[in-house]
Amino acid sequence: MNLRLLRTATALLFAAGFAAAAGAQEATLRLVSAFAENGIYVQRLQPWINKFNAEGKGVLQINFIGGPKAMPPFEVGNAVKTGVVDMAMSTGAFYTNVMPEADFLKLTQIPVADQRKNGAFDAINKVWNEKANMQYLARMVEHQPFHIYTNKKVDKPDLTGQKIRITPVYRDFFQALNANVITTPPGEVYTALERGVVDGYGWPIGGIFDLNWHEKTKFRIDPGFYDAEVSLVMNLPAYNKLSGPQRAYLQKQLLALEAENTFWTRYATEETARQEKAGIQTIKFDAATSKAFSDQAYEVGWASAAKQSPEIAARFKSLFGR
Ligand code: 173
Ligand code: 173
Repeated sequence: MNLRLLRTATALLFAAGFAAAAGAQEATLRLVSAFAENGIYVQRLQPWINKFNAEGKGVLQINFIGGPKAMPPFEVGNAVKTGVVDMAMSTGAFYTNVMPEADFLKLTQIPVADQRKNGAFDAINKVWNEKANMQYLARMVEHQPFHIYTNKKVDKPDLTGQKIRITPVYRDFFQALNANVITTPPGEVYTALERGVVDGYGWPIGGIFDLNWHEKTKFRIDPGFYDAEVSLVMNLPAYNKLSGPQRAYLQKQLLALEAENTFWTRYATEETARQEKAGIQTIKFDAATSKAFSDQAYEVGWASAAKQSPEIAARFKSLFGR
């Protein structure tokens, strides 16, 4: 072995190690997920993180800490706000305890690519920066309407006498449909169904098989409403601390992630078929009733937003629509 070569290699190794240790070049961001590790959202996130780390050596790395076993879903928002973690994959409904506006993102009716073009994305970030100490990085789930899943058949959009599991996403709409509502994180839905604590639940079109809810689900009500939002958010001071190259690298990977969102349209179709195969029956209304149902969802959603935060609701409404 050539001694000079060996010395050079050792020196290079040391230099790389030193830079990383001193944080001069490479930084590592700690990321938690508010959604289960075996669910579709983490399944989509994990390969992105792997690619991020493979291509980001010496610049930026992500350390995936885990899902709800590592941190309760409804605490994730505050953990990002306070810098306990640097980054999270979550949904606004899970951090209304940070700010009520978080849940408004379910009301977007244009793709995130268009939100970046029409100013919606910047308007969101202004609010996220000021009110939540967060940078809104990327929306990684869209084209996923929410549905009512229930074990009690209905022939009209009326949930009278039904106990339905919710998050803030569904509260006002389901109450307008006369449901009794119970808030739980996703991890408690299966047991709640099994014990008859609830008759049904709200959830997007995709993902009910991930936690075996199909075993306890008889009906899905159509049409869906709103658009499920799952996004990456980051502690604002941690974001501001990134160097120019680190921020550029992060941005490149975030846009690559969003470019994969066409997946969700396909997934919605597949999951609809899979539900039918699993014996879940679809409850459909006539065209006029369906339209009234959809309209009511948005009317109730925006009315609730306006009540909680009138100026921001008005600003978002002008940017979120088709
Ligand atoms: O027009 C659409 O159906 C569409 O592209 C879309 C995208 C995101 C959310 C809702 C609808
Ligand atoms: O838990 C939920 O039903 C919920 O609010 C949600 C939000 C986005 C994606 C999936 C579920």
